Amino acid sequence: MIEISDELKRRLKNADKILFFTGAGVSAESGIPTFRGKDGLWKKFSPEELASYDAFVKNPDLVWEWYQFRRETIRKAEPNDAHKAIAEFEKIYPDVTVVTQNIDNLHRRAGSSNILELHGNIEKNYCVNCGKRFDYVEFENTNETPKCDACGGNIRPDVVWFGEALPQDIFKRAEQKAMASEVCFVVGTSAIVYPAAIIPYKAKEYGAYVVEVNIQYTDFTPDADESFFGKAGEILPELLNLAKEFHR
Ligand code: BV8
Ligand code: ZN
Repeated sequence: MIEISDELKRRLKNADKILFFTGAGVSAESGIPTFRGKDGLWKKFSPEELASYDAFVKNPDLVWEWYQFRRETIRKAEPNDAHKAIAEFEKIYPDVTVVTQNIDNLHRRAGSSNILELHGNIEKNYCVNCGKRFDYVEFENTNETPKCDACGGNIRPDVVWFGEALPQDIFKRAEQKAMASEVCFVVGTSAIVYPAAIIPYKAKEYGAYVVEVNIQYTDFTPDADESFFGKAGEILPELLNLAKEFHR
């Protein structure tokens, strides 16, 4: 059973606007490997090497195969108790936003409705040549980069690679939601990837009470108002129960 401070009780009681900023750690208990954890990601490559446009240009089939591998892992995965608790917050607070760095669709599958995907979504794709979209398309051949049926160009996942700009409209909305938030939960992120990582700092700068949930210290921990060290799948349901108790 977690203990929360009187300040967090007060904030949960009076708040209307809640923001969740999530990273790969919120999906860890669904069996999705994190980026920088010991299980790391795929084979001997680092995400920075594979999640980049240069890698795709140099070896599209290798990058495509990596995303197919992750898509299959993600499709077999289920949202875990952290995703479900986050979705439940929408039933007790009028304004809940999930700003996620994850591309795994699990917040949506858990029932969250206000989701801002800063780094895109692995189920969405587009042709690098003509921009034609191929969202939620099942590609049969998993290890070769599929070709666009309109122009023959390479199809790529609609995710933000290293060195690429984030979708500006989504990022702007995430910043606005962060500035307006009264409680900001920072869940399962190492908070080292920018500009996404500025979101919790923005929330704090504009007066939100910032609560970190992680299994270990992170770059953000010194700036958190309160930290809960443990698994998101165990701590979020407890925070939800406390919120239900205090938010009348
Ligand atoms: C940009 C989508 C400029 C793809 C991702 C040097 C060279 C080149 C670039 C840079 C550089 N230095 C800095 C940069 C900028 C770079 C950056 O920040 N790099 C970092 C690594 C230093 N950023 C960019 O390149 C961004 N673009 O800057 O463009 C620009 C501007 C204008 C115009 C043109 C260009 C783009 C960054 C986006 C990259 N795409 N993902 C894909 O997924 O394949 S980033 C990737 O990292 C994922 O999105 C992931 O979510 C994200 C952050 O990682 P985390 O989510 O935090 O995951 P991580 O494994 O790190 O941590 C997991 C945490 O969970 C840990 O803390 C762990 O303790 C915790 N945990 C584990 N289990 C649990 C748990 N917590 C709770 N419960 C558990 N059970
Ligand atoms: Zn095309």
